[in-house]
Parts: sequence; structure tokens; C-alpha cells
Amino acid sequence: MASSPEPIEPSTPSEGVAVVHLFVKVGPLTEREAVLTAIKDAEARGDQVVTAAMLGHKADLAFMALAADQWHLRRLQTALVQAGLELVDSYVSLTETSEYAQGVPDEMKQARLHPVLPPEGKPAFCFYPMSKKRDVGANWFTLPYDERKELMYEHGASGRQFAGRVQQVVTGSTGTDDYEWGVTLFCVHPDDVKAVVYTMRFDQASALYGEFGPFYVGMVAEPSAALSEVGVL
Ligand code: 76R
Repeated sequence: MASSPEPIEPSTPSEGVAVVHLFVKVGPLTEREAVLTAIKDAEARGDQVVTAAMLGHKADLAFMALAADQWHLRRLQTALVQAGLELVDSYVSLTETSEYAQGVPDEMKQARLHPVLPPEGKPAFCFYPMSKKRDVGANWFTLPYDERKELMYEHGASGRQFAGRVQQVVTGSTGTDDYEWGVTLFCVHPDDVKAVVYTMRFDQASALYGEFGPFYVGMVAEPSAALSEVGVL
């Protein structure tokens, strides 16, 4: 699709990249070639698009797109809708480095800000948004920094048990969507998703303070394979 003829001012985060998760259903008018072209055009702009075929009634396909300029994400969304896909849910966020991981080597920070997706050999895909509670008696944001940091260390340590089986991509969404983070998990097996999420339930940071939105589950695939599997031939 041609980009807009009028000059347009980029909307670019000062660090990291802009992210959108688009959850869509296929319809009778979905055009296979137009969907594939929408993704190819995004990649030609230098953006990343992860495609997953989804399970259950919530969506048929998910696209996780990462771009330096939010306008690129808008163009992808426009092209996918014009290709006959019905947008049924979405999530808008930005990559970030955690305030509790400022001491990590620069290479790790860059990997958080500019992840290369999808990781190899981890087809089990899961997305859900989450926040930390602000309840009376359980308010994450009134805890002193050192206490939060300690709880996040506990979280990191329990997460590292899943090294090689689970890759988390946590993107920040305070002010950009209804929850505070988007959690995208890429796992080797579907039961790795269940195991990591269950294990984290016992981390104090999740047990006392975690609040979760809807869960989306599917399988990462090449766009052409994902389209075939959801019946867009
Ligand atoms: O960046 C790092 O790897 C350092 C350690 C680490 C941080 C800072 C880490 C490790 N996470 C961090 C931050 Mn995580 N993570 C989640 C969920 O369902 C739930 O209860 C929570 C959802 C999972 C499953 C998960 C997995 N993590 C965060 C943050 C941001 C908090 C902030 O900045 O305030 C959130 C919301 C969050 C949520 N985490 C890991 C994992 C796993 C598997 C690891 C270890 C693997 C790895 O090092 O990549």
C-alpha cells in the first residue's frame, strides 16, 4: 500500500520501539494476498511482525508488530482491516527496560528495547496484559523502591528456572493502554506457558500485587501457514 502523500510527522519513542498487538477474526471477505502484502510492506519499512494462529473464540489470528514509528503500526492496522480482517481486540505498548534492571549489562538492555522476534523454537504463544494493584493494604506504588526491587529479584529468580523454555517480552503500557504491561510469552511447549504462569502466581510480586486481563493463546507461524490454518486459502 502507498504511504500517505502528505508529509507526516513521525511519532517515535525516544528509546525502544512502539508495539501493537492486533487480534483479528477472519471473515468471508478476507483476502489472503492482501494480508500477506500488508505484512510484507511492514517488513519492508523495517518493522517486525510476529504472526500467530490463535485457539478459542477470542480471535483467529494475532499480529504483534514492532516499529520505530507509531505511524508504521497505524499503516499495518489499516492494511489488515482493508484486507478484510475484523479487529476484535488490541493492545498498545512500548518496549522498555525495567526500572529494577538498570544494573544489567548494556547488551541486555538493548535486547529488551529492541527484541528480535519471534525467538526460534518457541512456537507456543501467549499474551495477556497485567497491572500492579493499588488497593488499600496492597498498593505496589506506595512500597519503597528497595522493597519493590527485592520482590522483582524474587520474580527474576523464579523466571530464570524457565531459561530456554520461556522467553518473556514485557512491554510497558502505563498511559498507552488499560493495563500497565503487556506480557508476551514465547514458549517451547504449551505446558511451559501454564507452568511459568502458575509458578509466578507464588511470587510475592504477582501473588499480592498482580492483576490480569484476558489471556490469548496460539501458535507462532509464518503468515502464509497461519492463514491456511485459519481457513484463508
Ligand atoms: O529483564 C530481566 O530478565 C531481568 C529479570 C526480570 C524483570 C526485570 C524478569 C524475568 N521479569 C522482569 C520484569 Mn518477568 N514476567 C512477567 C510475567 O503472570 C504473572 O504473574 C506475571 C507475568 C511472566 C510470566 C514473566 C516471566 N516481568 C517483569 C515485569 C515488569 C515489572 C516492572 O518493571 O515493574 C513484569 C510485569 C513481568 C511479568 N520474567 C523473567 C519472566 C521470566 C520467565 C523471566 C526470566 C527469564 C529471562 O530472564 O528472560
